[in-house]
Amino acid sequence: MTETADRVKDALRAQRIETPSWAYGNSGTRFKVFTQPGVPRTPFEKIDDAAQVHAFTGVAPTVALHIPWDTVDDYRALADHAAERGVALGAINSNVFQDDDYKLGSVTNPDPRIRRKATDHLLDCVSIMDQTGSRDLKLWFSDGLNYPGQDNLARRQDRLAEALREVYDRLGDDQRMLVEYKLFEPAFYATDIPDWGTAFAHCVELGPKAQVVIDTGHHAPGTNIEFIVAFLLRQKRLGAFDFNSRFYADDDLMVGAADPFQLFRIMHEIVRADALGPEAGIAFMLDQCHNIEAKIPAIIRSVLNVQEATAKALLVDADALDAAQDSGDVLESNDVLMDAYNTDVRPLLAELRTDMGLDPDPVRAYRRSGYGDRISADRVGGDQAGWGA
Ligand code: RM4
Ligand code: MN
Repeated sequence: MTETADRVKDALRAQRIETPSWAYGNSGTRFKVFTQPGVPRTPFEKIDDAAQVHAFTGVAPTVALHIPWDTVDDYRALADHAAERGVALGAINSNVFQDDDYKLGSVTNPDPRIRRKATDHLLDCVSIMDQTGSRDLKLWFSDGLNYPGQDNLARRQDRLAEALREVYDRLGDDQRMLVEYKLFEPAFYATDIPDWGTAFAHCVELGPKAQVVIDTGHHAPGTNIEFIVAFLLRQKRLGAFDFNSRFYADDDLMVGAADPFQLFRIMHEIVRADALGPEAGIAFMLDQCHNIEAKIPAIIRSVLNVQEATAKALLVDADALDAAQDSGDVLESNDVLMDAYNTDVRPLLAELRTDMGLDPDPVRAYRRSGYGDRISADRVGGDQAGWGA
């Protein structure tokens, strides 16, 4: 048992989870954005909050930026600020979904002027990556159609491919493009990248620096996401996760809140493929919004939920599972998996945190730290960050 515990702890110590800058800002639904006291006014303050998450968890050392929400004059100054706080800048997320010009699409728009504008934004994001030292450009397109006949489905794929090619060719040797898909929303009839197959096909066409990102909230109910994970891993095309959880649509709730078993099954495929460590090149990111709950502790909780699912996945007895599967023993195979899932890993995680010089209960430790009260008192005036929908 001690040997297993040591192996699990070593893997967990090396795990990296990236938090999203936008999760620290105000967010809401299309009905209402509720503001909260202490919310960051600038990307610098978002970094300060992200640094708290890392300080209390020890496994969240990078923060993803979203452009233009996180536009600053000097990206190197932002990177320096992050370094001073003990974190670094992570993926750059593009935004071609909040400009009036994009009403009928961005890179798939029938108007070549608008396509040019959208592609130029993506190229600008690569220039920002050059300054921040970011490896990943994450692309999500809201492009799609609300009505049959509204535009030519096939031609939109051509336009998409053309824009992706231009951006791909601009990437540096160590930079990657992460292509995200989403079943629906904001378009309801057809989405230009609706599923992993479409994202995968575009990535294959582009080359090895193009990888698929799985946002766990972007599937139909009941979709077997771990199958997609296994398939893309086998094809060497899984670049990243956007973790969050959903009950109905793209709910963006805390990962592991709605379906911790699904999260475990996903992490099981990752562990099985030996793809947990940074050398495997999979970015484990959160993509969440905290509309009604306090943001920093919610993000800490989310990081812990990923860690907990990972710990359970690491506890699966691989030899026993192989033996049971190879002999066609259905019940025993399922039993081996469930045995790991049903293990209470909280004592092991508490021990790990103590070993790492952290408080064993990061959410409560954060609450006790008084940081939340301090930012509420200090961050008065100015415009709170938010996604401005
Ligand atoms: C999208 C998608 C993207 C994220 C935006 C805010 O639904 O998940 O990853 O950047 O939301
Ligand atoms: Mn996402």
